[in-house]
Amino acid sequence: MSERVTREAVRDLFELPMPELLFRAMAAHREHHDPTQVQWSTLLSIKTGACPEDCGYCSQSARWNTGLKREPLLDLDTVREAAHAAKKAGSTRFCMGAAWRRVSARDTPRVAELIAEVKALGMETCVTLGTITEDQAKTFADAGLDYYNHNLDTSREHYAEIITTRSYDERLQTLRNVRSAGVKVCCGGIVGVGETREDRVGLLWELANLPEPPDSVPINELVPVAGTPLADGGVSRVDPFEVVRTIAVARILMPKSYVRLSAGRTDMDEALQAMCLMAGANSMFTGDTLLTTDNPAFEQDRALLARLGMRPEQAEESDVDVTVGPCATADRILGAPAK
Ligand code: SAM
Ligand code: DTB
Ligand code: SF4
Repeated sequence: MSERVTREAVRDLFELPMPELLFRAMAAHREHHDPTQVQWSTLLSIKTGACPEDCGYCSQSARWNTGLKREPLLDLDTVREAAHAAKKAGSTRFCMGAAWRRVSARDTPRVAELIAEVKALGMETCVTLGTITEDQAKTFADAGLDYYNHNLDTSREHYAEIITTRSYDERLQTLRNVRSAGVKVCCGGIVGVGETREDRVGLLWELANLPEPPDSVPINELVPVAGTPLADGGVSRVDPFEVVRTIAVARILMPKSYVRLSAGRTDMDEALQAMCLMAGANSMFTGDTLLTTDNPAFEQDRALLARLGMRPEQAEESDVDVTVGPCATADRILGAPAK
């Protein structure tokens, strides 16, 4: 792999004193984004449960007894209604997830139809469906797909501790297939899965050295789901400041990308979420459910951003008013934030 950044350099960033790390992350953030805006993405599980994979954190694996109700692929009307509601609440991106190993030939055109329907509402589209071929990625691109989410999840070394049925290299191949089809890549990971600091270093090092950095980098904190090996295996919660550090280092290494404060927010207080946003997260999942687990309600997030003088990023053409007045004094002293 020809490296854009060495593993040692990533380790050094993680080891910086927090004020130094945050200062650098904020500078990188400002250079490429308006630091007062947060992109809102809403998730919908379009096919739930009975997944043949063995991801140790996941409520949807058929191997774990999590009591989750299985649902076949949702129909067009249900998906359109959910996407429309998300748009009205201020979300600009709609992400549909399916608990599949790979997408069957029968389901490929059905998913393409769902993508086209969401795109027609004027939202950005994202899907996460497991392993896909370049041809399938092209079919989805033609239907209007903007992003494909497929995470590396953790370092190559720790990976086999949490997933054995899909290899790291298979994931990298799916990411190449997505890129070749001209679809943007959403790829990140999960913390709190029994990994060490060095595994978090390894994850971000892999992400930053992909042939092109991912356009979108979700950082999830484990949502412990009873019945899964990771929730039942006594893995202790990761130090919350490690989540902040992971976000800050991701922001510095991938300054142009969206860095998403993803799963795990219901267990974070607002001060910690605010710290993640200050550390460079500029996207979050909104709506009271992620795929199968809880997430703060839209109103809670709207109130949180307002208290911070921040606001959801608006689509180019939007009928949703989320404006919070600009701060002329801050602009006079600091200069207007980068556009
Ligand atoms: N089945 C698809 C796949 O694995 O590519 C897509 C959905 S999967 C739910 C997407 C990501 O969500 C996982 O890679 C993991 O990082 C995250 N995730 C899943 N369950 C989680 C949990 N209980 N807590 C935190 N993150 C989770
Ligand atoms: C990602 O990295 N996080 C999202 C999205 N990609 C698909 C999923 C989080 C799932 C959290 C557990 C659940 O709700 O089932
Ligand atoms: Fe299946 Fe995705 Fe859950 Fe893994 S994370 S068990 S692939 S739904």
